[in-house]
Amino acid sequence: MGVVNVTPDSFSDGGLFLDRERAVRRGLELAADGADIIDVGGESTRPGSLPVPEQEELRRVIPVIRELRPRTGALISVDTTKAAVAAAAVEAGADIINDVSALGADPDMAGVVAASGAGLVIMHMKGTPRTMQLNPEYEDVLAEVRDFLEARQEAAEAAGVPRERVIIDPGIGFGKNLEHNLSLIARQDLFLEIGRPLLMGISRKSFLGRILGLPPEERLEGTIAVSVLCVLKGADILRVHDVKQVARAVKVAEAVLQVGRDATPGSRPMLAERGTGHAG
Ligand code: PMM
Repeated sequence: MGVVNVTPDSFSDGGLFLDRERAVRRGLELAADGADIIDVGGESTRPGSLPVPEQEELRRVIPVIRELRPRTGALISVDTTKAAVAAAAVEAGADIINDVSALGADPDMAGVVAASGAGLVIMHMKGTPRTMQLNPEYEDVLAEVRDFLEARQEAAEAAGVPRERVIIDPGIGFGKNLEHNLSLIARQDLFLEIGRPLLMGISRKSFLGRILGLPPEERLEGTIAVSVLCVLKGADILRVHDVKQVARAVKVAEAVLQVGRDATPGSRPMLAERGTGHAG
């Protein structure tokens, strides 16, 4: 999953148009680099960030999705917590709703996803983007995140979203300190037991900055290292900015793992063989 952030610096129409053009070009580039999913987002969820008004978010993401749709065979996901944005995105051609609030932010979201037939990413977050990194505390981070994902997937099912359409995500960096993030990455196997495809969003995140002492633009090697570890541990989808580099690393890792699997009857099948329904 390649990341396309449509968060314009300029709010003038000219600036917005340029940002749109750039976002579409970036999406197509990510698909050419090997992304199976293009994740389009118009609201930053970085620690400390504030919500974006609905009209503004619609203005940012919908034209980009509409323009990308006929130009790529990749799945398109929309990174939003708002039901109205999700509905408009599906109408414009999106296949997956990536809701970092796991249906918790907007009471209409579950109904929109259920009616749309789209896939749904359910992510764990403690608090809100504005407050989540202040001092996250858990008694048992692994159990808490796992129980949350299981409960939200059941809630989605009760609201009419079949489990075959759900993807789960422990939400690296969303209300977690360094130790929490590393535990979640190290024990991804616990989330696989839920029986749904596992998405990991590790790209350029601050836990890498904490380990390496480097800014986001210097975190590619760290992102690749963790991406390969995620694949080794069974993750199905990696949400990354640097698709070309990560896809190459993952291809090599997969080749080695495939040989291991061939020699181990009964080992875990690949995503394509398990079938993820609409969500791909
Ligand atoms: N991370 C960000 C935004 N959206 N969605 C999912 N499902 N998982 C994530 O880990 C995730 C996300 C923040 O990253 P960015 O600001 O670098 O895009």
